[in-house]
Amino acid sequence: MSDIKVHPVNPEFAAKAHIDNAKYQTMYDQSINDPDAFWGEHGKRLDWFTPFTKVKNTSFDLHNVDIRWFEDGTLNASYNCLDRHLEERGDQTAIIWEGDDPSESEHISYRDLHGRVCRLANALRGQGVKKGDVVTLYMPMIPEAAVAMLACARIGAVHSVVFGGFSPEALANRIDGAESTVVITSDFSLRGGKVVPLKANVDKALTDPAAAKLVKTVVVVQRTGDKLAWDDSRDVWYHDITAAASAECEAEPVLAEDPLFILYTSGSTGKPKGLKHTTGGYLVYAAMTHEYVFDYKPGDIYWCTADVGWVTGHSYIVYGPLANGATTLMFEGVPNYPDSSRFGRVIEKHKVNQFYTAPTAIRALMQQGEDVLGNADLSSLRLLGSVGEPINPEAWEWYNRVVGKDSCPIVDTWWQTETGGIMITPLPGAINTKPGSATRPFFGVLPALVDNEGKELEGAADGNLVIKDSWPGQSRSIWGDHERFSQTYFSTFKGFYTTGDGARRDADGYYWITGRVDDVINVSGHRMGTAEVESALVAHPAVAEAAVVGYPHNLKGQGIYVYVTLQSGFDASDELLKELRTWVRSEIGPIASPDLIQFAPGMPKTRSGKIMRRILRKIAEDDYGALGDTSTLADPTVVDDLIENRLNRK
Ligand code: 6R9
Repeated sequence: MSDIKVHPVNPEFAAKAHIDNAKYQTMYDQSINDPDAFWGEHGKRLDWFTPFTKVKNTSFDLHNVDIRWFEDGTLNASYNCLDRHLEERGDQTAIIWEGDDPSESEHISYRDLHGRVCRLANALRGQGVKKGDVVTLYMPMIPEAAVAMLACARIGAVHSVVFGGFSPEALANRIDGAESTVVITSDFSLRGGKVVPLKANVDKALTDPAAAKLVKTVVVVQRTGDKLAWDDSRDVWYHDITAAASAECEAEPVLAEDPLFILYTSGSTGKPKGLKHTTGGYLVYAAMTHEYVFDYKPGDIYWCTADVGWVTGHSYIVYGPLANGATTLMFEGVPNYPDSSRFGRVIEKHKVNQFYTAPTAIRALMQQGEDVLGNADLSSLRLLGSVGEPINPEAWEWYNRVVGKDSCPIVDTWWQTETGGIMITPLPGAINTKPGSATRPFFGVLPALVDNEGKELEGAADGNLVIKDSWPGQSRSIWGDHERFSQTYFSTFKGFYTTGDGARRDADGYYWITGRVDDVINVSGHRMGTAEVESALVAHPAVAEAAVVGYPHNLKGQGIYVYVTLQSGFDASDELLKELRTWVRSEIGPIASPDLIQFAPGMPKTRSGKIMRRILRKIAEDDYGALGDTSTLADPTVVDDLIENRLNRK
């Protein structure tokens, strides 16, 4: 590792940055030594209707996991993202929307956004939505997605955004899980020139009896205007209900610990978890990290390429930037449409200052060569960010050289749906970077490494990444299942929050995330439980047993490698392969589509019947020489067959 090149902080950047190295050290120490004083001060960055008098009240004790921040304060997230900016920057652009088609874009001012949010908030009330109700959003990347999130927040309703790439089945499960009575969607979505029938997917989801029983109203935004099926008893047009609604709507005060949103994410079991995020701590944390990590200054144009269906879209397209009165760019399309210079064209067109994307996108660009951005003028860029998966040093250096022209700091930001905001990251004016390392903790974050027995490791070490104490952005629970929350995150290593990631800490105290240590894989930055894909597969009549593992993939980071054992009476064929692939896509969504499917006459199992995934992983990695201890295998010949027919050969 000694050949890793250190990229020192640019002194000119540091001189103008919010946080330089000295400030980082002082603030970090204060945040750890006296969290009440630190967060008591920084909590004031929001406007509170009733100021909080209590700051931190948290317990990681397995039998009493209880996380509260600013608990006696009241506020409203939509008020903080809109109303409080009107006087000073009502006419400033809040959202720049760039359509899938490069000829379509729109600037929406804070005043305009406020009006749209108030109208929809009133319209939702008109549809019977009350404080505490859950509204499911299944939307493309259009301004109405942000409007809908803020409209829910405005009336104290809870939003649950489901990524528009999920299948009707996945959507139905999430509607059931959240007991949601209203769905907001659009007729179609447009991505890379392709039309996706979102409303028809909702219709399909509502053929699920449980979901059908719950949902009373489907609000439909008209995106393309193409023909679609309509149910008068349930469907309403967004433009009809908002046109009839008043543009004045008082923001409802909620307690800091009232829920702001639910967001489903994958874990190591088959059932996705609806993580609950609350209002006060989340918003303080999202806003503060957005300002300091991206060194956001008034007037900057900031672009995060994530989808609002993921946590990155929640915290760093909508809540963080808007709470800071920033201009946030929202992009409907994909990086390679109309061609692969699109990111460059958008940066040039809107003079983007901060650009935040995922390693998988960077690697896809990198593959096209140095002139991939079509000589677009990128001189507006001041900072680059990366999120979603480990970034390999080659991609980091390419990003730095080709996009950043060797003059933009890169922030490699490690965090999770559960953490609400960025946890480990360089602050661009403070921390020297090393390609591939997320470097140092943000304020208030106390990371540690433990061995498998839970013993804390000191100094340079390799282990399980845990967080030792609470921070304001942390998820408070799993919707409707607090016990599962406690068990998932607080039972493995007592007293600590378990991240599920492995990491290495070097002699400088820098963290290097090595990837998941549980049965979660990360495909193009999309997080997926292997158990989810397995349960989709075994639901197919031909499949007796399925095991899913990740394997290294040049573009996606990890690819999905599937082993299936067929029911007797079914034969392995190319047709069946195709059918299984289509099956998984329709059960979960295109992001879960298997890359490689190997028919396995049997699975390697222990004598007690447990599938030995370690072995399957090694074979998928084409590293079968290093299978390790196989003495517990019930039938060692199974492994020989798997190796002989392995699909990933280097
Ligand atoms: C924000 C987000 C979380 C998982 C996380 C880790 C991986 C995210 C990373 C990273 C290395 C980074 N991850 N950022 N790994 N370096 N900078 O992606 O949330 O979808 O919940 O995924 O993604 O494995 O545990 P989420």
